[in-house]
Amino acid sequence: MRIFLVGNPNVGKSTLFKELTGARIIISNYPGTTVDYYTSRMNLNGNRVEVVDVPGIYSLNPTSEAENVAVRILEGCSDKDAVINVVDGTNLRRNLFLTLDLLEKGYPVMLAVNMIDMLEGYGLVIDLEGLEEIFGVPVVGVSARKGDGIEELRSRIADRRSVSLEEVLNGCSD
Ligand SMILES: Nc1nc2c(ncn2[C@@H]2O[C@H](COP(=O)(O)OP(=O)(O)OP(=O)(O)O)[C@@H](O)[C@H]2O)c(=O)[nH]1
Ligand SMILES: [Mg+2]
Repeated sequence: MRIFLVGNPNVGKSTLFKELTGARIIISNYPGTTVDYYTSRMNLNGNRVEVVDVPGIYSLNPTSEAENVAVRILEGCSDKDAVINVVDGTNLRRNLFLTLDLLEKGYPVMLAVNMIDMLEGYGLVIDLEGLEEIFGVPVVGVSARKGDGIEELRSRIADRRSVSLEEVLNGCSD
């Protein structure tokens, strides 16, 4: 299993990446390009899983080299992986264009609604359960900067792992 952090530019992907993975970050150059991206590992229920900080994108129709790399990285993802779509909770409407794109392509998406601390500062609350119902995927509110919601995010990632294992087993018995 690998975990891909995907989202618009400047939504807090790298901050969340550091929260999830800690220290040992590897910077890789995507072959044939000038684009660098980060990978590291996190501990999920005793298993070391790879986490990829994917370059920021607005849609799956790339308009720059970095976006092109992001799309190519995602193309390597399978059902066993988790695509954590990091969205800026203070800019939800704009961010959800990419979410729809990812869902339409059938990626194993989870939503991490970031910047919850800023929303709290504005006295705003996002209906996370409502979003779960609309999109049919797990939705977790986080503040990557403050470290809030990270444990819940980890456990939801671990849950979706067991769900997909179950799916595999069900598939075998058919
Ligand atoms: N208030 C607040 N600021 C945050 C939070 N997460 C990230 N930031 C800030 O948002 C800015 C962008 O964060 P990054 O982690 O660099 O965002 P990114 O998505 O990796 O950006 P790109 O790599 O450029 O696409 C930084 O100034 C962060 O400190 C959060 O939960 N709350
Ligand atoms: Mg970044």
